[in-house]
Amino acid sequence: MRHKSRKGSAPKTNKFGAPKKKRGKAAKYTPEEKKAIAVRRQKKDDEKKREHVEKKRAQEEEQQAREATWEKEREPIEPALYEEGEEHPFRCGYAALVGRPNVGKSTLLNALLGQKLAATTHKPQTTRKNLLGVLNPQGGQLMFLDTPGHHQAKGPLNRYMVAQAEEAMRDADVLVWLVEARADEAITPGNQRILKVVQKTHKPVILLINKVDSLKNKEGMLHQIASYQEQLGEQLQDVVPISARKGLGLVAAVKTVAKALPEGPALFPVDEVTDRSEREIVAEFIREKAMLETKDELPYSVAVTIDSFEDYRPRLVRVLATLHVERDSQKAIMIGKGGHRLKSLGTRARKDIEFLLASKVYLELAVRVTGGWSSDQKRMLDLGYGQEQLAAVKLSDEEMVLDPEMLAAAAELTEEEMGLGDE
Ligand SMILES: Nc1nc2c(ncn2[C@@H]2O[C@H](COP(=O)(O)OP(=O)(O)OP(=O)(O)O)[C@@H](O)[C@H]2O)c(=O)[nH]1
Ligand SMILES: [Mg+2]
Repeated sequence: MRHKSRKGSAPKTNKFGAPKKKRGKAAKYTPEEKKAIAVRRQKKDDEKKREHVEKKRAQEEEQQAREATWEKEREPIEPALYEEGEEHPFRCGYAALVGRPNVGKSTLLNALLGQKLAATTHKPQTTRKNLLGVLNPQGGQLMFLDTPGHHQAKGPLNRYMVAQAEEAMRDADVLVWLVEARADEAITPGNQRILKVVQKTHKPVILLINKVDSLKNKEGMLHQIASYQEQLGEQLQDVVPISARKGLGLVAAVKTVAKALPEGPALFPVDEVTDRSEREIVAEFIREKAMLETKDELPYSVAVTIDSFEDYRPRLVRVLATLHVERDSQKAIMIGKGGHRLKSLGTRARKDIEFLLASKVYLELAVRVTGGWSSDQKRMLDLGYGQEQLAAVKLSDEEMVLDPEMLAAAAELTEEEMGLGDE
């Protein structure tokens, strides 16, 4: 039944049959309406929460699956570079693994080495410093440099990361450019920026099209390849489709990169897999787990220092490390309710470290607020991000491929940090 208005026409009712009220400032919902709105809101919230939990579980499962695969011995990808009887000059040189963040550079380095050295996560900007990994196939030595993803850098830490990548490009003999497999001809804006830097180096380029396992239309990839061929011309030596995660195409990739390297004797002893210390790798493993256990801005606000490393191998290695965050609120999140998060990331990191060091490991973690470290060059230096930048500015301008903004940032740092000021 409808109410009759004074004018005789029936007033409009809402869907619950109650007369509609004017929604002025003082407008009120009827109890039924309020209840319905609350129910709808609750449903939406529940759905969002469910989606978030499912996404997190899927990411964690992915990560755990990857971790599990590193908990067993693997062989490095070291195919003989020459057929029997073939002329075989020994080849040796640096190959910089470059590309956008999250394209799979560190996953590839680990897969090539047959062991986990580099931190990898599903989050972009995981790698912050260049990391060397050495392969010794018969007939050559390949020195791969994993680099931070190339991006539009804003703060000092990001500028440092991009400077690292560009420095590796400048020093390398060959650029191994990773792009994600796509089924169209578009070179993304991020890759257009990389293209400019790559072209400036005039170095030979091997294009690795990664993640082919997740591309349905593999033929579409030919359009993508054609675009890079057109842009790079002679500079592009070869293209190899790969899946770093599944280990597809890696033998072909190693052989192709080796062919582009100069002739020369080995620079590293064959049993040296990297130039980084175990302490540094351990710190990276801890940072990786901290990134995986946290969200929003926190993954990017964490730095790790190793305070002590007592080596009683094979019985025990005792590691004390500090996780540096930028604010008090982040410290609380990092520790988690009742220390739950810190404990969980510690357990996950310890497993990787035990496998790396082939020893039982006692790992003790502390969390400290090192206020605003990622935008303070002095603090960045203390936390291990800066040495290379200091070295870089000793080079002449002509030797630099860095853009002027980066040069300015690096120059600023030397003046302050090296005590070359007025006094
Ligand atoms: N499907 C698929 N995923 C991959 C492949 N290679 C890497 N990934 C995933 O891509 C994500 C990023 O991998 P990373 O190796 O950390 O990428 P990155 O290029 O080093 O990233 P930054 O260090 O941030 O520059 C991870 O979730 C990897 O598991 C691949 O061949 N196929
Ligand atoms: Mg990386």
